[in-house]
Amino acid sequence: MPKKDNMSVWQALFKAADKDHSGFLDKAELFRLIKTANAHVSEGFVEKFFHFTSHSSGPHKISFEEFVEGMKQMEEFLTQMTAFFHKFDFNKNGYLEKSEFRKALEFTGRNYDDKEFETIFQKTDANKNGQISLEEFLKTMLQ
Ligand SMILES: [Ca+2]
Ligand SMILES: [Ca+2]
Repeated sequence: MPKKDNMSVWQALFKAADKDHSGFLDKAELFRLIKTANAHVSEGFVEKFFHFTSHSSGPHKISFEEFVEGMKQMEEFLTQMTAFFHKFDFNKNGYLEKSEFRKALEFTGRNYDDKEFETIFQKTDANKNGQISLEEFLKTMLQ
């Protein structure tokens, strides 16, 4: 369950994004809102967590209840991904080194050859320091 202050934060976000005070957000408004909260999130990722209801009179819209549901699911996903990251940080230094990251990838059930792995690692290691930070990891997961 989200904490109470989470709820008031979401309420404030929703209100600020709902420019015409209709009680609904359209996709563009929602996307702008999420971007403000977390700059790494892609549009496709947002769509995965928010189900837009169809209104005959206009574009797809989302109510505050649906918004809260989507935010909860998104937080849940981020919590799981963070736990996953720490699980594979075997030496507990706060980073995934190459060998740790490889184990994490293999755990997902797909096999990568060395070349594929190297490509993914280089893409994820945004600052090219040879290790994956939690931020770099989540950024990739949010694509
Ligand atoms: Ca580590
Ligand atoms: Ca890095």
